[in-house]
Amino acid sequence: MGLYTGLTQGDGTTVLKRQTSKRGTMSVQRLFFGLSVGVVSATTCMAQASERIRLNQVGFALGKPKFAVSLDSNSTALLVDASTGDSVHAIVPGPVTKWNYAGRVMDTCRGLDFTAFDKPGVYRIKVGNELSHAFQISANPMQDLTRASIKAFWYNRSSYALPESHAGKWARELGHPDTAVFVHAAAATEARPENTKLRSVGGWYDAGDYGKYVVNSGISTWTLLHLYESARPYFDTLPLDVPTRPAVRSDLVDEILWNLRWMLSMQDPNDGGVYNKVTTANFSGFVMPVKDKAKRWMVQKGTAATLDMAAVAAYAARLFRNDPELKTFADTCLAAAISGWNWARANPDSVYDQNANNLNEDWVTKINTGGYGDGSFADEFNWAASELFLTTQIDSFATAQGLATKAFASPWSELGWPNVGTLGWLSLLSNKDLLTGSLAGIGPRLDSSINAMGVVIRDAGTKNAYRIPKGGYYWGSNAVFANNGILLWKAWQATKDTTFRDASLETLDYLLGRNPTGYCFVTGFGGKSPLHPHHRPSGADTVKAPVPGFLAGGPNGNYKNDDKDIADLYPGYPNTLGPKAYLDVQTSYASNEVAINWNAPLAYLAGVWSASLPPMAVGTGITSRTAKNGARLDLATRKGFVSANMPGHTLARLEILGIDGRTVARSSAVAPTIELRTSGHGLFLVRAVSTTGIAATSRILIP
Ligand code: 9MR
Ligand code: 9MR
Repeated sequence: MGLYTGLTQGDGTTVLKRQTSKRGTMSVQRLFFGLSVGVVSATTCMAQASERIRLNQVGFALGKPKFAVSLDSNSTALLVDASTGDSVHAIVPGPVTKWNYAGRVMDTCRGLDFTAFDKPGVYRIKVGNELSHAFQISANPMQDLTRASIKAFWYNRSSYALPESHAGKWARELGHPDTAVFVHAAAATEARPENTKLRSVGGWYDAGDYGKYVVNSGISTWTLLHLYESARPYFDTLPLDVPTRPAVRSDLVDEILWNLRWMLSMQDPNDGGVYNKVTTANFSGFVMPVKDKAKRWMVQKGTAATLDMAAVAAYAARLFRNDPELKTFADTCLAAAISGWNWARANPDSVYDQNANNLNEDWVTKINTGGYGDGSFADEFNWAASELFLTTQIDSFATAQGLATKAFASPWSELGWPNVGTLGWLSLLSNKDLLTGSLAGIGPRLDSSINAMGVVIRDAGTKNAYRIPKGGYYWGSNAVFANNGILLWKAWQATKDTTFRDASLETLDYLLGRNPTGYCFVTGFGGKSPLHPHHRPSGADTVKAPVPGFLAGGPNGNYKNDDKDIADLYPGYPNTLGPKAYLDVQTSYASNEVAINWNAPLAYLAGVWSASLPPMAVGTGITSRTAKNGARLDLATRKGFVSANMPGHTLARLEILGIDGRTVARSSAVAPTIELRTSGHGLFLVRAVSTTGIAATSRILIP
C-alpha cells in the first residue's frame, strides 16, 4: 500500500497522505480509500466464498429475521466471525427441501435460520468446509445501500458533469446538454413545426441507454417522492455524498427536482400535451455521454406520458407546497398537472406506437430507441385523477373517473411502468385525511385491498425453499420483486400486521443474494455482484468496477429478448429457467441492464427500512471500547476524519483495517487522525497502537 504519513493542515487537523514514487520523484497524494462502496466486497475476503450458501450479502439488522439457504444437505452449519474464523453460533438447519419451478427441480436446499444470534459484527456462515460471503449484523445495514441506490440517480444525470469530489473515479464530463433538441415529425404542430428547436435540460438517463422517457420517469419519480414522504425527517438529514445545495432541504429532494424540472420541460405550453421522450434516432454505441453527439429528438405527445407527468407533478405540488423554498415550484407543478390532465381528456387514446410511426413515409427520421408503448390508459387516468384529487380536493377529479368504486376494486394490479393505477390507490391509502367528498369513508376498504395484495405476495414466500415472496421472472424482474416489497411495506403500514413488514425484508434478502443465482444484484455491494451491467458509462469508462448502487434488471426467462442468441454465445447459461436466467455480461440487456424504474423501488425498500432502524451517522456508530489488555480506545469523528485517544497511553499510530483485517490506511506517529474519504463507505476496524505496543481496536461504520 505504500507509505503513509500524517500531515497537518491549515485548520490544525492532520490528514493521512500517501507517498508514492513516480518516475524517480517523490510526490504526495491524498489517500483515497480504494474500497468499493459495499461493506463486504469479494476482494476484501480472505477465503473464496462458496456459491452454495445463498444469503443477503450486505447484512442483517439487529432484532430482525436472519435467514440463509444452503445447497448442502448434510453438513454442520455454523456462524463464524469473519476475521477470526471462530465459531460464534451453531445453526440448526431446516429440513431438506426441493424447490420446483415450472415443473422442474431448481434447487435442493436447507434453510438456515440464525435469527437467534443478535450480536453486531461481521460474519460468515460455514457449512462443512464451505464459507459464505461475509456480511454484517448491525443496527442499520440498509443505510449505506439506501444512500448508494439514490446516488445512482445522480450518477445517471443527463446534462451534468460528475465532479471528482463526489464521483471519485467515476467522474465524467457533461453529456447531452439538451439545450437544443428538435421536434420530430411525429410531434409537429402548428405552433411547433418539425425541427423546432427546444430545450429539454436535465433529468436522468432512463437506464443503460441515454434516452429520457417520460413514461418510465413517471413511476420512478413517484416512487422517490413517496420515499421522501414516507420518511421525511430521515431524508432531511441523510447526506447522499453529492454536492449539496444549501437552498434545498434534502439531498433526496434535490435529486428528485433534477428530474421533475426536466419532466416539466417535456410539456408543450401551447396545449398541455407531453412528449414521450427525448432521444437520438438510434441507440448510441457504448461511449461516454460526452461522446454521444447525435441529434436528439422530441418525440410525439401521448396520453400515457401526459397523464404520468400530470400525476407526478400533482403529487410534487402537494408535497412541496408548504416548503417556503419550493412553494413557487409547487404552484408551477400544479398548473402543469392540470393542463396535462385537460389535454389527456381531450386526447384520451394517443398511443405511442413506434413501429407504426416508422412505417409512415412522411416521417423520414425513424426512431428506434425504447418504445414504452403502452396502449391502455385507464390506469394512467385513475392515477392522475387520484393525485389531482388529493392535491386540490376538487371532487370532480374523483367522480370523472369513478374512483369511489374503482379504488378498491380487487385485485389491484402489481406495479410497473405500464401499470400505474395502483400508484394512485397507494397515494389515496397514504392520505386518509384527504379522503373527502365522493371518496369519504373509503379508507377501510383501501386497507382491505392492500391487505389482500399483501397476503398473495407474502404467502408465495411460504411455498418455496428460498422463502422468496412473489415476484416474476421477465424483463426487469428485480423491479417486480422490489415493487412487491413496496406493496408489502404498505400492507404492513395499513394493517400493522408485522408479517407483511418481515416479508418485505425477505424481498430485500432476495435482491441482495438469497436467490437461485447467488448474485447480490446491486453493483458494488456484496461479495458477488454484477461487474458488467448494460450501462453505457460503466462499459465505456476506463474504470474496472461498474458505477456503484445500480440494480441489475435480473433473471429473465424470455432470453430471446436479448439481441443475439445468448444461449449459443454463453453455453451453460440457464436461459429458460426463469429464476436462474441471469447473465452478467454487457450484451444481456434483457437481464443485466440498469434502469431508473428498478433502482427507485430498491431505494424505497432500503430507504424505508433504513429510516425505521436506528441511524448510524458518522460518529454515532462509534463507541469507546476497552481492549482485552485494559486499554480504552475513544474514537471521535467529524465528516472526513477519524481520530483516536487512548487515555493513559501515548499513541504511536492509528490504522484502519478492512473487515478481513487487511490494513487500508495507517497514520504516522503524533498524528492519530485519519482522513476518511466519504466514498469509503462501510464497516471498518480502527486500531490504535500505543508507544509501548499496547493495541486496542474498535469498529467504525462509515455511512
Ligand atoms: O442499449 C439498448 C438498451 O438500453 C435497450 O433496453 C435495448 C432494448 O431496446 O436495446 C439496447 O440497444 C441494443 C439494440 O436494441 C440493438 N443493437 C445493440 C444495442 C446494444 O448495444
Ligand atoms: O423495462 C422495459 C421492459 O418492460 C420492456 O419489456 C422492454 C422492451 O420494450 O423495454 C424495457 O425498457 C427499456 C427501454 O425500452 C429503453 N431503455 C432501457 C429500458 C430497460 O431495459
